[in-house]
Amino acid sequence: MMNFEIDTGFIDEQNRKTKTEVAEDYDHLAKQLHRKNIDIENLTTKAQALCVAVPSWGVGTGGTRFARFPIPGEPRDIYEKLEDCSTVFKLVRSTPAVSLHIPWDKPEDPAGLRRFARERGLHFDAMNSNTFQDQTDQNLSYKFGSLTHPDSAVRRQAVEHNIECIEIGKVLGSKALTVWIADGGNFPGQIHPRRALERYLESMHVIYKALPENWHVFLEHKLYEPAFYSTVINDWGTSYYCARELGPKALCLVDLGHHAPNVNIEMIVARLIQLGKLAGFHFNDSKYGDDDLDAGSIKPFQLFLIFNELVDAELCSVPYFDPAYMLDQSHNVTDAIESLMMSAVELARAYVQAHLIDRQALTEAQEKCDPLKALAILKQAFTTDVAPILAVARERSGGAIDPIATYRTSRYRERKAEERPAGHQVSTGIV
Ligand code: RM4
Ligand code: MN
Ligand code: MN
Repeated sequence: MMNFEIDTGFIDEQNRKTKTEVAEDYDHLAKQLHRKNIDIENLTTKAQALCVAVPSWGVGTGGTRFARFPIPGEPRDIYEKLEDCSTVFKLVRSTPAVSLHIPWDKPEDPAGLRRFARERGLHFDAMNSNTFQDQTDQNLSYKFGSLTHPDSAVRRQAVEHNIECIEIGKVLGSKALTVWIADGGNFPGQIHPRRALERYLESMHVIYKALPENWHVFLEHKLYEPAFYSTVINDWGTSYYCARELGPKALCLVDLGHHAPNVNIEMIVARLIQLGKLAGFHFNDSKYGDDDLDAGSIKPFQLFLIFNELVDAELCSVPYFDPAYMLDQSHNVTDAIESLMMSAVELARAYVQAHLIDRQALTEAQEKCDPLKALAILKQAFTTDVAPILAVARERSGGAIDPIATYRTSRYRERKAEERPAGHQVSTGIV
C-alpha cells in the first residue's frame, strides 16, 4: 500500500482558488515597487532561490523537561520523518535540505536513505553529533562532559562519535558537521575554564583532521543549558577563537536562542561576516532562553535586522560568504509540519524585506550622521507587505499559495494518523 502524499494536482487545485487575487496583489505591489526603482521579478527570483534546511528532529513533537504531548500521526522512524520533510518541501519549496542528528536518526543503510531522499528531491545538509546524552550501547557517560571531559577515554569516545558522523555524512552527501557540546558546569568551581577549553581544542583538532577536503565543521556556541553555571563554548568570541585555531574549515554557527537576553545578534552576525567565519544559522525565536519557538514569532524585527546584514554581505559579494540556513526548533503545542512551513515562510519574508532596503540612501544617512533617516529607511522596508511576492515565488516553484490551508485541506495529518498507529515511543524531540 502506498503511503499518502500530497500530489501536485491537489496543490494546483487549491492554488486556483486564490490565484487571481494573488496576481492582482502582486501587480499592485509591482507598481508600488517600480516607483522606487525596484524590480519585483528580481525579488521573486531571489525568494525562489532561498534554501533552508529542516532538522529531522523538528518534524516530531518536541517537549519540555516537564512533558511531551505527542500528536497522532507523528513519524516513527527516519523514513517517515523524511516523508514529512518532503511534505514541507512540496508546499513551501524553499526546504530541499534535511539535517540529521546522530544517533537519533542513525541510518542502517545510509546509501539507501540517500536514495529515498533523492527520490523526493531532498538532500542532506550538516550532520549533527550528539554527545549530550548517553546512549544505551555506550561505554562511558557524558554526565560530566564529552569533548572536554577530564577523562581522556571519554574524550576519545566523543571524538570517535563525531568522526562516525562524518563517515555517515560522506555516504549521505553531506558537507558539514555541526558540533554542539553541552559541556560545562552547574556549579562554580566544577570545571577549570582554561583547561576545559584546551581539551576542547585538542579534541576538535582530531575531528578537524578527519574532515574530507570539501567539508566544514560548524562550531555552535551556547550560553547555558543544560549546564546552568558555565559552558565551555559559551559565546561567539570563544567560538571564533576556536575556529581560528582549528583552521579554514572551521566556522562559527549562530543559533538564535543561544545568547543572553537582549544580546544584539545582528552585530554578532556582522562581525562573523567581516571575519570570514560565519557558518550559518539555527533559526528559531525566543522570549527568555533557548526556547526554540518558531522563527519570527517573537522578534520579527530582529530577524529582519539579521537578514539586513546577510543581504548586505550578499550584495557586497563578501568573499567566502555562503551561510547555511537551518531551522532548529522544538514544536511543543503546534503541528510540527505547520510550524516548519510557517517558519520557512518567515525567513523568506525577512530575506525579501531586507532586499527592499534602499542601501544607497542608508549609506548616505549613515555618512551624514542622520540616525532618524537611517531607521526610517529600515522601517520602510520592514513594514512593506511582501506576502504577494512570497506567494508567487512558491506558486512558480510548484508550491502552495497558502501552504497551511492546503496542508489542512489535504488532511495529511489525519491520513498519517491512520497510516502510523502509535506503537513504541520514539524520540522525535529533545524529551
Ligand atoms: C541544542 C543546540 C543544538 C541541537 C540540540 C538538540 O540546544 O541547539 O543545535 O542539536 O539542542
Ligand atoms: Mn542549535
Ligand atoms: Mn539550542
